[in-house]
Amino acid sequence: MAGMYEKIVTHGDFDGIISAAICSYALKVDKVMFAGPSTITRSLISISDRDIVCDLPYPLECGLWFDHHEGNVLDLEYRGINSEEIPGCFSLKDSCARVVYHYFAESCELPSRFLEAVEEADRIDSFNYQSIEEWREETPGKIIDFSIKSQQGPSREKDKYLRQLVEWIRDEALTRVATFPPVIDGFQVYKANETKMLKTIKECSYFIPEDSRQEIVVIDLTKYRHRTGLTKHLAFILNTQALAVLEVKSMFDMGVKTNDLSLSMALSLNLTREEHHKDIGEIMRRLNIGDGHKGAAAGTVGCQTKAEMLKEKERILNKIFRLWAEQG
Ligand SMILES: [Mn+2]
Repeated sequence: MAGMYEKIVTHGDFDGIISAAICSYALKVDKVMFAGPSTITRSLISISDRDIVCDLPYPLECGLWFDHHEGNVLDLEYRGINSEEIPGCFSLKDSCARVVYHYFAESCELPSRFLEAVEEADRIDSFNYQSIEEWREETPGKIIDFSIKSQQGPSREKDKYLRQLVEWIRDEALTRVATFPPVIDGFQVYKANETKMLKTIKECSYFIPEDSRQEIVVIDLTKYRHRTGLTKHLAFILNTQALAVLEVKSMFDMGVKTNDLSLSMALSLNLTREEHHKDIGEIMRRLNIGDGHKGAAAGTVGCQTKAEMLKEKERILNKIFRLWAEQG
């Protein structure tokens, strides 16, 4: 098989890195490039039938395609392409790394360290944690994932780091890679950023007056004049009783703040093990502002003026709480 393929084009996240490491090992391909979904859909990089594409939409053509995103296979249907006829493998697994692992495990002997990496990719990529404690646990995969997230991207530096990670993970166990100085450095940058995020959440969160049991923590970022990136689940560390988090922020147009609102909501991981009737996607659909799953959903509300935005915000928050309470 050596020499058949030229390069691997993969998503620049943890799942994409693990996928590329396994492909690189199995196919002896060293050249790796990183891309986001839009890089592929807009055909911004040239991909030929000698390339392998992981964890990304299917390009115009490629040698092998591995993916697990339902939306990408639906797009193929619209294009009149049958995913089963494409060389490689598509499967609705928790991670693309899992898809890649199964594909190559059939034809070659893979070291057991890859299975450990795939298990971490499953949890990280599908946010499949049973509790807040499990989510917070600093496993080797999480340490590496944080080091990736600490990189401001896209940049040459970031690509260089990601390429290095693919090589390390191809050749060594995740537990070892997680101790390498550049990984630890990135992880520490991420942790410092997390401390800042916790401070922001503390300053901007509240409960609406009707929510006397403090079930939905609202993180209201509308006062900020600049975009603020947050991990909203951190709110559960400060509000352990809360069952859901609702982030409300202003939308930006070419870096300029608008009066439009963006809402995103998620259930607490502590609900994962309990039986409940909460469905956040249903709330967004009922309000006709967006869509999503039971556990996480998002929506947008357009407003003309600041006064209207403030009024709409209060109205929507109250409605969300009422629908939430009705779900029992
Ligand atoms: Mn993925």
